[in-house]
Amino acid sequence: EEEDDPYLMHEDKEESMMNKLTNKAVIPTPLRIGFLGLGIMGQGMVMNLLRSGHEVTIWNRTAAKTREFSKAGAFRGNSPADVVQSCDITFTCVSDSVAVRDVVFGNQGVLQGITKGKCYVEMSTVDEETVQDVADAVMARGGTFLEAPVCGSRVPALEGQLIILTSGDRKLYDDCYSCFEAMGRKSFYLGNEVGTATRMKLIHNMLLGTMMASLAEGMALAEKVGLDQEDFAEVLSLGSLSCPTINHKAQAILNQRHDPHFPLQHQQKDLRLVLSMGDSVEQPLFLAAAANELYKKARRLGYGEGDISAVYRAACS
Ligand code: NA7
Repeated sequence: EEEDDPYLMHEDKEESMMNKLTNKAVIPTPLRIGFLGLGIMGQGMVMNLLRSGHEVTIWNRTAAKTREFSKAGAFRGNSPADVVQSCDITFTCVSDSVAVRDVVFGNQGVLQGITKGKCYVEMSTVDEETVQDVADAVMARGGTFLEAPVCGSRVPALEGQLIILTSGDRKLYDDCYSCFEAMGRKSFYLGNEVGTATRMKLIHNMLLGTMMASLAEGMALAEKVGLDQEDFAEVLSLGSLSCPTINHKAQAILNQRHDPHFPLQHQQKDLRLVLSMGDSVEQPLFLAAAANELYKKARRLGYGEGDISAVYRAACS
């Protein structure tokens, strides 16, 4: 049973990681691809780029994580600047705006490698202001910019099933096409205005965060009023609320397995960012604001690096 459920996969099963990778027929671009950030998302994305025949040069702050990727055929860069210099298009997928600013504006950062014609694609989910600052800086040096945050967590990243939301330079989007085919189920070009893709991504994750919080409270309440949580999970899975998030996360709660597929601290970051976006247009977001408090509590309890499903621990504490 457990083996079949991708959301319950053990982190250390490297073979199962390889089994999840896509076998899609993609005609790879001959352009040289760089990738910065080998976190939960970056790992699957890079493996799928390599698998589909792209030439990929990687860098990660913690260098040890690059080892298995160089075994799989990736080249290694010494710094973000080094990767950008040796590649045509460089993608970044790191945790948050602090990480993005370090990678882009830091010593030996992306900017130091940007010259006329270099292309940079930001795939991290950060606030619009950071995306705009990065876009401005890249373009001021003659580079081209695309933002491309993704919907989906560890398993969709491994399976090449991400939903890729993009906005920025149209030609760069076209040049990235084979990469997006390798990494995603579908990519959207939402327009040339920087920030558009980020806005859609944040609203998507607002729904994810509130749904997950609601499931956590429901499971906690079920237990408190003497119901069998397993029965409740089955009822959910057979009705109209059945969806991968509800079904897999209910199982994670039942099995008390919170190894990270989507780290809880990133979900809380996204709620924080969407609340600020709502604020900027005077849109009330009652549910997101309440959910955010539950995630803050879960972080406080030490579950920040666990899966989003660990918000249950805050709901039942
Ligand atoms: P993870 O698994 O938490 O990985 C985070 C990555 O970001 C990882 O490669 C980190 O490097 C890197 N990171 C974090 N801080 C820094 C700084 N300051 N400088 C350079 N690199 C850094 O995140 P996910 O892969 O799940 O998510 C990535 C994004 O996609 C995020 O925006 C989500 O919301 C969506 P490390 O290995 O720790 O050295």
